Amino acid sequence: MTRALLSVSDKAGIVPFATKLQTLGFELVSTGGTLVVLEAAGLAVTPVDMVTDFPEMLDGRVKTLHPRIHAGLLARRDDEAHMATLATYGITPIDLVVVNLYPFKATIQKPAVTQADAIENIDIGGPSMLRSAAKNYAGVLPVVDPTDYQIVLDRLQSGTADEADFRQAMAAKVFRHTAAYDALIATYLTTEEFPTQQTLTYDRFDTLRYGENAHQQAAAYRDALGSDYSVLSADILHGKQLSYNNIRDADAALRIIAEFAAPTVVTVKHMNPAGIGQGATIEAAWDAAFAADDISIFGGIVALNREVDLATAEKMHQIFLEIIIAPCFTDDAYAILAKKKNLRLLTLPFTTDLPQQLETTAILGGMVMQERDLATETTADFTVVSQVQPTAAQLAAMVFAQKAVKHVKSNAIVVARDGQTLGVGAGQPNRIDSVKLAINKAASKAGYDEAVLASDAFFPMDDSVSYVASHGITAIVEPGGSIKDQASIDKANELGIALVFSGVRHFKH
Ligand code: 93A
Repeated sequence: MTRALLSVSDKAGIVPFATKLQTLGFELVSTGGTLVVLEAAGLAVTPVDMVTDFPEMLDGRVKTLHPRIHAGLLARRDDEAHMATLATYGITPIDLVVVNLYPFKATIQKPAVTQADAIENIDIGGPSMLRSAAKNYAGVLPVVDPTDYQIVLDRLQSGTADEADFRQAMAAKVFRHTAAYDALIATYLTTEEFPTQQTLTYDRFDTLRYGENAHQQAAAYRDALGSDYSVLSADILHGKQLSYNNIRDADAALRIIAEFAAPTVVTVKHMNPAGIGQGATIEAAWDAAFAADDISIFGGIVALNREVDLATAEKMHQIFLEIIIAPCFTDDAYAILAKKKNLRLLTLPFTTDLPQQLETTAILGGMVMQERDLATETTADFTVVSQVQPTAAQLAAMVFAQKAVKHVKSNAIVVARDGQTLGVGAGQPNRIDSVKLAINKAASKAGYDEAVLASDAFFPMDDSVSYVASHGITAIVEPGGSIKDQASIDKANELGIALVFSGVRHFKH
């Protein structure tokens, strides 16, 4: 007779599974709650305390933590001495272990969870059984995932449950599962920001067709504790699977749009904003974002922070776009946009409230972690360092441009008026080249005469100020902090332009 031990928190599917196991000749052994469910279904079950000859005790904290269980799981089946020891102590080997754990994650995600409740939901006996069975997978089959019940039955019926590859895969799944389970507990209890070990857990969201390029394999993983405001939480209403680059670009778009409470449209290419536009309506915001850069938007990602209406949809429909992400679409807007087979339409509730959270970047042989750049400057943070004072309109444009420049790859320069970027200079290894790119883009646009220029980091010399002034821009905002600040201030005074220090650097590498 083969013995199966069943001890599950999630009772879904356990009755039909156990019924089949019994039909296949397994003796069923169970812990209290599981036993009640199985007996209610008319199955014959041996209570675990009859196996251990010990009562379940300490409010169930000790149920299966017993040599009669763990020796039955850990004895090497092909080791005569091990099997003789089991016989000496009258211990029956356990061949199949079906365990899923106390719902720790669901418990800590409850809004009003207490620490005591969380701790009571740390499963000790379940992971112990799973790990014993998984260590001894040559002789014991561990089953941790209810979606595997059918596969296990199929294999038992067809006589393929003993195949080494299958058993190893089931064991590996157990160790991943218990490692992830413990990682969540560690994260929950850890109070340091940068502890000696990072126990991050991610669940596979999707395998992707390829990575950044066609020759790179790739997958997307979602934080085990999730986040509501994430491209991985968006509803995909229409279109094919997101690609690796789509996911990253959409992520960039979501970060940028979260800066702006007024009706705003952001277009993104290669993780930089191509254009950001605002208006009284979302249609006006689209017009402003489109006019900000009507070339780069081709094949771009668009994020909007209001419902997409028909008028806006009709305009977007004219252009080749990869993704549109918005809180919602009106039915007629959706109908127009869904005509394009490959255009992805995503919905995600809008927020301006990004939580502070650590972000990781891979390096060779490791990673670096840092907090999100959630700093947002207002005019109260600004110091006017030039003789010329900025106008109210220029100050408003500076606040807007600061929010934009923060999301541009360094060296980052943004030329903007209040509510519209006019030129973005991204990713140049020297600042003056980014200045030239941004001004070159902006120079021919309506509103250029009111534009300001924002820089993500200080000007190392006065050449940028000269260049900016000679191209008709009369106000600059930059963090300040260079040993050559005075040269830039003198140049601004000489050329009669307003220079404002924001005090905050926004590098983005
Ligand atoms: O409290 S425990 O850490 N101590 C144990 O000895 C033990 N044995 C099984 N948790 C234990 N379990 C867990 O009980 C299993 O992992 C499963 O989640 C749950 C099933 O209990 P019941 O059958 O009483 O509903």
